[in-house]
Amino acid sequence: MLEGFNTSGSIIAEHINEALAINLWLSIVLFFSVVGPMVYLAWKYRADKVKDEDVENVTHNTLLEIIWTTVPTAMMFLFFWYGYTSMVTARTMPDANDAITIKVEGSKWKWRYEYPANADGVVHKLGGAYTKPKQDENGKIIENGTMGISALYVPVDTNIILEMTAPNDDVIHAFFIPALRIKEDVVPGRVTKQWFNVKAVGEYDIECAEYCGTDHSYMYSRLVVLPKDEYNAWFNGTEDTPKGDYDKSGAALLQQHGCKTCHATLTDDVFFGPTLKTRILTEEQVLDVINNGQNQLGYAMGAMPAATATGADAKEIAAYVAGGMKGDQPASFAACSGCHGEDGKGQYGTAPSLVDYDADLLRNVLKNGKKGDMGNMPAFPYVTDEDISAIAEHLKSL
Ligand code: HEC
Ligand code: HEC
Ligand SMILES: [Cu+2]
Repeated sequence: MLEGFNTSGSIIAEHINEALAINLWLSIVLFFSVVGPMVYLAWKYRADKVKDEDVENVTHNTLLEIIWTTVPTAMMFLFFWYGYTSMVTARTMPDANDAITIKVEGSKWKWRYEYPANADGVVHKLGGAYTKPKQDENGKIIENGTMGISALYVPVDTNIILEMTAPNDDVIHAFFIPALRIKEDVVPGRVTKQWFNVKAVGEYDIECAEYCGTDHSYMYSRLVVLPKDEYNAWFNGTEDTPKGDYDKSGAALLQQHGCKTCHATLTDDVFFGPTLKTRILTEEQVLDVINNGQNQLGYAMGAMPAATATGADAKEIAAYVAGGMKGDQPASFAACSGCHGEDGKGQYGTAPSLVDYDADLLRNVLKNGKKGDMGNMPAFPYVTDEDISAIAEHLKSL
């Protein structure tokens, strides 16, 4: 998994995504404008439809020739323009006074980072090798690999310049952060540079993108983007790594998996999906489920039958549930409490909670996806139970 690949949290990433989209669509247009007429004309003038004496010798057609020269040329210049401007953004280092310069060393098979000295003269040096996953004799993974607490820690919304090199007796590596769309060779005896500026707190994978020997595929590291005050507190201190277990932070996981592109987490806004700040089922959602039933989340209880309540009862219940189940409970809610519980919390995970995002609901929604009145949420089958618990914990704290 390229963690956080879809979050595209940096300025350069936006440029690269745009250049890629332009290239893709123009290539499709160019492809069909050549291959389409070619196939059509080959079919139209196939051998058994044309007699030799009908064949005319056309010497030229000025208008047509001008069009098929200028239009593709203009399109090619668009390729060039988007490629060029993206390259200029990626290759123009920001002013060093307005940036943090971090030294990066890539060697077989680890990344190391060295920060500038802080006010007390302390130089933070971090990084190191990725601990490979443990396998049993059948090759089944029994313990996941990990970077531990080691990472490249940077503040959010800040220009970061990487000055990269490799030891003289080493080989060429490439420092690649897929989510930020930046990649640059790391060459023995030479210093290469790249820069980035991430707009969102979170964690992103770092990989080596130049085949460099046996453990090339395990030459991982992590980028951890911190709020500025947390970064400064660490940078000005003497601790090796910032405090906090960023590896498991629910906020970072939401960022990493791209949940925030569809869900608000700090406000009650409804984007593509409902807010994750508080659980708000709308009246329409509840009515939709009451009327049609639901069978997609994989709860032990199985399907919820359709029409457990009807008419005015259904409306009354929907308003009550959508209001967060506050105030007097309508008698009609008895139709629901048998499975969802008096308090709507779902009876030990046998039916979904209607009032909060507990770990059971999260797990079932992430494993199975969810199609409902509001839209379609894709499944995230690779999110581990540990991560789901961390997300649930985080949502509870909001
Ligand atoms: C027979 C048990 C049962 C009864 C009775 C029942 N439900 Fe459910 N309900 C379930 C189950 C099980 C699910 C999860 C279905 C799935 O896997 O998609 C569910 C899902 C839901 C959901 C969707 C939750 C979500 O986040 O996807 C809502 C809303 C809901 N029920 C509301 C109600 C209301 C309101 C009533 C009373 C009118 C009611 N239910 C009666 C068992 C029940
Ligand atoms: C492509 C957009 C999209 C992404 C990405 C996405 N969701 Fe959703 N999510 C939705 C939509 C739309 C719904 C509402 C489905 C419905 O109509 O009930 C939803 C529903 C949910 C629900 C259930 C809400 C309820 O009341 O039943 C949870 C929990 C949830 N999402 C969590 C997450 C988490 C955690 C992530 C990241 C791992 C995530 N979502 C990523 C679109 C998305
Ligand atoms: Cu390498």
